[in-house]
Amino acid sequence: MILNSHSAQSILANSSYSTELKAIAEKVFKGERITFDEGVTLYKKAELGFLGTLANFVREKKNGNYVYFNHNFHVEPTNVCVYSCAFCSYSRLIKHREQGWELSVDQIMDIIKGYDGQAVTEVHITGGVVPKQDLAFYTELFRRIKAHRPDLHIKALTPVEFHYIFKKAKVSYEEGLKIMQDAGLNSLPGGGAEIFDKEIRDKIAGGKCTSEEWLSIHKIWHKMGNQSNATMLYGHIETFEHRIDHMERLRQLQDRTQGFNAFIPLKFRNKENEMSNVPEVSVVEDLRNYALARIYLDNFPHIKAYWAMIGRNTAQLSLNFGADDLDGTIDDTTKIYSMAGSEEQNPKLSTQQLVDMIKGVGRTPVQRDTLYNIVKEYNEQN
Ligand code: V47
Ligand code: SF4
Repeated sequence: MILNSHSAQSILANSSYSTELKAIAEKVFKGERITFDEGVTLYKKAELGFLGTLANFVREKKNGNYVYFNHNFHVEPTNVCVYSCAFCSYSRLIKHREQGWELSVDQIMDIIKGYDGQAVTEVHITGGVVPKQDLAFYTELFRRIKAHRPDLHIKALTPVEFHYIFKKAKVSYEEGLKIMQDAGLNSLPGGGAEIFDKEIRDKIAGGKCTSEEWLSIHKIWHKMGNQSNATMLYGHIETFEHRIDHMERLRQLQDRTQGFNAFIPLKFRNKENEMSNVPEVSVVEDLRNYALARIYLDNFPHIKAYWAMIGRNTAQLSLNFGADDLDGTIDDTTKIYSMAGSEEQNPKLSTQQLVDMIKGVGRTPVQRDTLYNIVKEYNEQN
């Protein structure tokens, strides 16, 4: 679906929209940044069709008709964790570690070698936090991956893991990140951000790295010339103001560093965790949230709809509400979402299925590498 300035004009001419909403729309169509209060107003007062038109306008200006995906796989070194985030369905406390898994470097290398000969470009490594998976563990792992397969991009670990590992090793963030980079780390995934508001963060993810620490680690990583992603866990006990506050802090950091590639809204899933009493938000709210992210984060190149978490149907719909990336052709190595109640119990999509999903909404599929270099553009024939 290609929207053009005609759709923009139809919003401005539509008498059923308030002058307040039309004034915000006009700013978006002129390429002007919207304010915190305007973001909150959109969350509170704008309906899905209105937000979709604005988000499409922005996404098509930034990414044309392209929808990106990559060929990647996930490794979760452990699901045992020293923390106990209330929303987490997947971790097991150290005292119940026999119920979980803790892989050795050799075991992880066996997983990596299992992809030999397959056209994957990225391994995404993240999981729980345990004392023995420390700086020495990860530097050995990264070195061995690079020795085995130098061109495999290592996207690994979040500030939650870094903060714990570096504190234990008594190194600064700068020193620790340099050691990880020298060992082979290429980029950082967006996890662990949850929601930056302190009161909500303390309630759902108390004890792990603070918002300031999360942002500081990404800032240092960017200043070293590297790239990363950012996430937001939404649809639990946060308010619309908290969501805009989260995106505002990311927008400010991005103004300074330009190091973020993609923003990934992560829908709170409520199965088998301490927050199972909190209902999940609707698909309409998911789509409104993708659209708001696209409109608010005017300096983020990409908005990713992580299909393994949101389900392939909503992911496909999101392509008309601001999202331009579906992540990858991952297989059942990721457990975070299947254990939290995602529609995708064994997340696996072939390249052809992803391509068909994207073509099904009239967009152009593009296989990318982690840093959004184009590997292959698909047309009507392929
Ligand atoms: O930080 C955990 C989330 C994240 C639940 O950078 C949950 O390309 C919803 O960050 N409901 C890890 N979310 C995954 C992640 C990610 C995923 C895909 C791509 C990228 C990328 C990053 O998963 C955690 C947490 O926010 N999470 N439990 C749950 N019950
Ligand atoms: Fe541990 Fe991450 Fe789960 Fe929190 S979300 S309990 S840090 S694995």
